[in-house]
Amino acid sequence: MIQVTVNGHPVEIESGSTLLDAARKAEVHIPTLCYYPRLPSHAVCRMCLVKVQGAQKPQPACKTLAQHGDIIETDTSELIAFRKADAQWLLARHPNDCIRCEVNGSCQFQNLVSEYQLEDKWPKLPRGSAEHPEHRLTDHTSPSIWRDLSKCIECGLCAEACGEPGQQQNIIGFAEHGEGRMPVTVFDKPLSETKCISCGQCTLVCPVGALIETPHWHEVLHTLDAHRRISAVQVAPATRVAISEEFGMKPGTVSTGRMINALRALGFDYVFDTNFAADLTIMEEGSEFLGRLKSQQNLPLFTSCCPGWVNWIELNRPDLLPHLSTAKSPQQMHGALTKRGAFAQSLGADFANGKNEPYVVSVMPCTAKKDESVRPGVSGDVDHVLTTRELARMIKARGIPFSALPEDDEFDNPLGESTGAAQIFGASGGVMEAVVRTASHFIGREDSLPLEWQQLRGVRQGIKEAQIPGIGKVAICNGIATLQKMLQSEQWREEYVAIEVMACVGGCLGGGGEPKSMDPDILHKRMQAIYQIDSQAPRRRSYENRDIQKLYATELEEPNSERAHELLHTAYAA
Ligand code: HC0
Ligand code: SF4
Repeated sequence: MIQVTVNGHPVEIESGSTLLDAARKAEVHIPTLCYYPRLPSHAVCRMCLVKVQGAQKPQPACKTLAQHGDIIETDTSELIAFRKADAQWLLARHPNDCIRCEVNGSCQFQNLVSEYQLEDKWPKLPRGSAEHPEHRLTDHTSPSIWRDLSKCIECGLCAEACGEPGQQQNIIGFAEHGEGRMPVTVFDKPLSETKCISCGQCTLVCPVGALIETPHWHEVLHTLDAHRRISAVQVAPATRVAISEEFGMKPGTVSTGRMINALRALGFDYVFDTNFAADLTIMEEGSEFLGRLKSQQNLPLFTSCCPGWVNWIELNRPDLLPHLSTAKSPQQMHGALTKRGAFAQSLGADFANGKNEPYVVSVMPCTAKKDESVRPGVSGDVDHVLTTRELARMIKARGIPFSALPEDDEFDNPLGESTGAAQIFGASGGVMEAVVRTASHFIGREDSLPLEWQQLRGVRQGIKEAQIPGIGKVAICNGIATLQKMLQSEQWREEYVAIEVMACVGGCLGGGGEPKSMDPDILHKRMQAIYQIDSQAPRRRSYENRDIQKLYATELEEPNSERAHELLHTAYAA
């Protein structure tokens, strides 16, 4: 440990930490625009300059390593003048439409303008057209991601999140250097014509509103207010462990009940749990897997619930599609059951004439789930998809006091019961652990095999693997970059019987629709919350879900039956 003094306050920090880490430890706010904890710091925005005693010039706190005994100041009049001048220049290049902007209230640049009381006094320097008429400024072609480069402040984070060292997709990058550089696609194509996988990591790191999730929340509020249809909402496992952050609560706070309460206050008639369908996925995908093991066909099996990964394989390696499970994701399974299963019948839905079909919304930590909901073959199961961030915006817009809501509400049934196995879907490694829990029952090894597979857990990037007696060796690709690395050799074909792939590091809890966070440990905190819910669940294996058992007894007969295939499986586009 080393000691640093920040604005007169001594703090202890680990050696190897930056001056920004020291300031955060001292709870001293330093503005940043181009800093994101899991990406390298380039100090291009210059907002975090600090005065280090003995140094000739101000130093960027985000990339200057702290030395034992450093004495720093963060708010001298000289530093404030630097920040104001740089921010003033950015303001001259930024549109004035904050009131209508989707990130109004959570924009780091807006915060800075407010903090330093900047006036919009310089002549406006419009982006794009005058300087680079060839650049496309707005792009609403993707079902998941909207771009508005007139708001870009050139921090560079999106290009790093999308390329090196992030997702390794390189869909957006910088075309020019110096003034006027903008994150554009190759040949300036609209996103829908690129190999963008819709993971949304670029939206997570964007400090302004230049990259956002395609917004659905306005239409959802409008539909709820009109109240012409019975409405049902389903909530993904990773949302309940992250939404609390949007309301200033401690990271890792579980808000399942508060979320249910808030969704009822927004006007949803039924609040269901995506976890119900995650248990169902295990029954379908688990049976499919055991069938493939028996026939030795199309092994290893790839999990199919992450739509960013499904996009990737379709766009880049269609030759591998036979390995993908045909099971729809829990989001789509849940939507299909809500719209066309016994629940819809109980509402009087007239399937032949398309009448009285419930309006179905999902709340997901993922931007690619929007894209998934309009995929050929599954579109129509879910009407609108909200990210965790969008739900928070809706709750704020309607003045619902989220933190004060009681944490005791429960999901509606019959599409609301779930087990701990379903909850861990939200963490990298969780789908595989859930498969193993139920598969070990099907192969008669439930008593001899452990319930928890620690080797498959954790947020560390790379491949996690475990040898499962009676089944074989399974692998987890934590992030799409890890998958790409794995495919560089052919070893995976012989080595594994099943591979879970999640496009975002950490799994859904690190999804592109989750709250933006500057906490370097955020993935770990959300993950701990997920495993805490699992460890406290009365049932922890998917086959133990009583409503799933009833569903097979009354409607689906057995896993992989004809009716199950009609509602719960899909095909992929080569
Ligand atoms: Fe996930 Fe899911 S676990 S993909 O990460 O399988 O988005 O949270 O909802 O569908 O259940 C995301 C999260 C889900 C689905 C589930 C799966
Ligand atoms: Fe890149 Fe993902 Fe953003 Fe697409 S959504 S541009 S793949 S980071």
